[in-house]
Amino acid sequence: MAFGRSSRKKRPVEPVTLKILVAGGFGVGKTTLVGAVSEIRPLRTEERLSEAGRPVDDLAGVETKTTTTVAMDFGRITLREDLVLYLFGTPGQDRFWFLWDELAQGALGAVVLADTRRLEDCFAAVDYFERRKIAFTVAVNCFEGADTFATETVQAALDLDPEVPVLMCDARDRGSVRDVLVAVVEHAVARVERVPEPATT
Ligand SMILES: Nc1nc2c(ncn2[C@@H]2O[C@H](COP(=O)(O)OP(=O)(O)OP(=O)(O)O)[C@@H](O)[C@H]2O)c(=O)[nH]1
Ligand SMILES: [Mg+2]
Repeated sequence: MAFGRSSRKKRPVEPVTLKILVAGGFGVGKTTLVGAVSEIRPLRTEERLSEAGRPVDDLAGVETKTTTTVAMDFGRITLREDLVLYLFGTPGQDRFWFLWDELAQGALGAVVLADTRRLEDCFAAVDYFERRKIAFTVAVNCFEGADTFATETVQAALDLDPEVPVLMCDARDRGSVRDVLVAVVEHAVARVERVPEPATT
């Protein structure tokens, strides 16, 4: 039977796929966030934190951490039948900065995950995206025992443009992370619509 007007069969939807980066300081919960929402088994590149790394790996606030991401995390989430996100989690430590430019290629937007106990650890990620004009959203991962702050306080402390969304989240919780990703996409798409790409000739 032809798929004409009279066909009741729903045409399969070819989803739009978007690339989103998950960045932020060391041990802030990036790998946890990707793992919480990914519908495929996330690809991880964890290596054990070693005695040798102790002088350079600042474990303050994450003393129980035993592994660290050395290349990237990768996961996928279907936000809607026609919208799939590919998530790329960055390594958190300064010595892996050289990987960021590769990971950032073609990204629509980014989440900068922050921990209010070590807010300064995400300055570098914020700077990176501001400089490259990649739309980002700040998500504060609310660890137990950490002080809670109003989003305005975080916005001021990070000296963010007023348009940058700041959300509270729990990186372990699927629903919470999903809300963050929806905010990232909405913010990034709104920005693309406001600032059209220069015409290529
Ligand atoms: N209590 C609490 N612990 C969390 C939360 N998110 C992550 N953790 C823990 O914090 C530690 C660090 O989490 P990771 O997801 O490895 O952090 P990361 O940002 O990927 O770390 P790097 O890749 O090394 O920069 C792990 O032991 C997690 O179990 C959270 O929301 N609450
Ligand atoms: Mg990690």
